[in-house]
Amino acid sequence: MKRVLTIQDISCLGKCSLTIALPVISAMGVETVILPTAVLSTHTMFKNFTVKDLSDQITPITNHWKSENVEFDAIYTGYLGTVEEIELMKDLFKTFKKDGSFVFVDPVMADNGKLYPAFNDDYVKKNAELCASADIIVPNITEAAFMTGTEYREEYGEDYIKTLLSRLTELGAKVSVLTGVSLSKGKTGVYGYDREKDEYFTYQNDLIDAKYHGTGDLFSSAAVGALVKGKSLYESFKIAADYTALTIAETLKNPKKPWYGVDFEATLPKLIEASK
Ligand code: PXL
Repeated sequence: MKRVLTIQDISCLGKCSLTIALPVISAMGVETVILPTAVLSTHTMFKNFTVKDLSDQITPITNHWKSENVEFDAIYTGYLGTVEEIELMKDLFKTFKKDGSFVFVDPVMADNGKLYPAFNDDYVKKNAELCASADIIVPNITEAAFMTGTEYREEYGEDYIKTLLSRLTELGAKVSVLTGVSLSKGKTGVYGYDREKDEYFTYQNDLIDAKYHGTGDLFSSAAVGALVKGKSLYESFKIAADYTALTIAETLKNPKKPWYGVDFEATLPKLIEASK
C-alpha cells in the first residue's frame, strides 16, 4: 500500500484541511500519515475561532519518525499557518523524500483576490519559496497572483493564465497547476504546465454557481490520492475536478444549506470507483 504524509492544520469543525485529507486519501486505499500544524476550533471563516499553534511539535515528531526510518511515497502540504512551519518543510522534504516519491504543495493562503486572515506578505514570500522545493504545485489564481507579483484578475483570457503559469514555473516546481480557471462562460477547471515535458494540459467542468469552503482541500486530496496510485497527471486532475464538482452539486441538494463545508462523505464511493 502506498503511504502519503500530509501536513496541514486540524480545524475541528469545518470540513477542511486534515479532516478532509485523512478520510479522502484513506478511502482511496492509501495509508495517510498526518502532521498537524495547528489545532483550530473551526476554520478561519467562522468568527471567534481558537488557534493552538503546533510549530514546536514538528521537529520532535519528525525526529521520532526518522529514528523509525519511515519513508513516504508522497508528501502533501496544505494550510500551514506560520512562516516558521514553512521553513521547517524544506528540511522535512529532504529527509523524507525517497526515489520515486513526489512533493505536492497546495500553497493555501488566499482566495477571491484576498489573503486569508492572519497572513501577510511575508507568508506569501515563504510560500513562493516552498513551491520551489515542490514537484507539483496547485495554487488558485489568487495565490498564483500573490506569489508571482501579478495583478489579480477576475476576468481574463488564456494569455493571462499562461503568463501566470510561466511565472509560477520560474519559481521552480516541475508541474504547476492553476485551479479555478474558467476558459469560457459557465465552465471552470484546471490549467497546468509540465516543465519537463514542456506540455500544457487543461480540463474544464460545468461551473456550479456556489462557493463552499474546503473544496480546494478536497480537490488536492483527491489529486494526491490518484497520483500516488499511479494515475497520469491529466487523469488525476480530472478525477479530482470531477469529484469536487460532483460534491458541490450534492451539497447544493442538502436542504440544511451547509455554508461551512461540503458533503464529501456522500460522494466518496464515486471517488473510490473513479480512482480504482
Ligand atoms: O480550506 C483551507 C483552509 C484550511 N485551514 C484553515 C482555513 C482554511 C481556509 O480558510 O481557515 C484553518
